Amino acid sequence: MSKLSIYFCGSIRGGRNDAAIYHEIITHLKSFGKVFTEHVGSDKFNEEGIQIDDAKLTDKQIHDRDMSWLQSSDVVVAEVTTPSLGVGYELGRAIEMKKKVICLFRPSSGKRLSAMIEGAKCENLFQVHHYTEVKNACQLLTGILGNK
Ligand code: 6IA
Repeated sequence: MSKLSIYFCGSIRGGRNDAAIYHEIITHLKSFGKVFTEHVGSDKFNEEGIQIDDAKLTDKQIHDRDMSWLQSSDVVVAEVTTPSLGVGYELGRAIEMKKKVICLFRPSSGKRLSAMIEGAKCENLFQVHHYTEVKNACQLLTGILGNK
């Protein structure tokens, strides 16, 4: 199995309620290769998406660095339960770049996933999976990424 470059998307300024879930998914993804956006699961962001102790970057620097990571990634994994403008933007750009995208959504949150994400499903290249327990989401990722 070759080592993958993985870009993980999860809400920051959209709300940090699911940060612990992002952390669990990212920890699992690290067994398949390098995760560029490990900070998304970090507890170093406060509710407003302000980095607490890392070097401060301007929004332009964050955007440009993230886009170059996205460009160099083999696969994009997004936890899309907490709606986030940034994640929606990253997914649109990933589609444009013809990246393989795996979206994970928890219906038990009581939310309804945007039709622009659910409706973007396209066989292998843009997948949307509903899950209940994080361990099931991780098993699903193993099934998809384990033999890439
Ligand atoms: O709109 P959101 O903030 O919820 O967008 C979240 C998505 O955009 C994540 O998937 C990240 O990849 C990306 N993103 C948004 N903000 C940042 C960030 N710093 N650092 C890295 N990636 C980001 C924000 C903190 C800043 C105030 C210093």
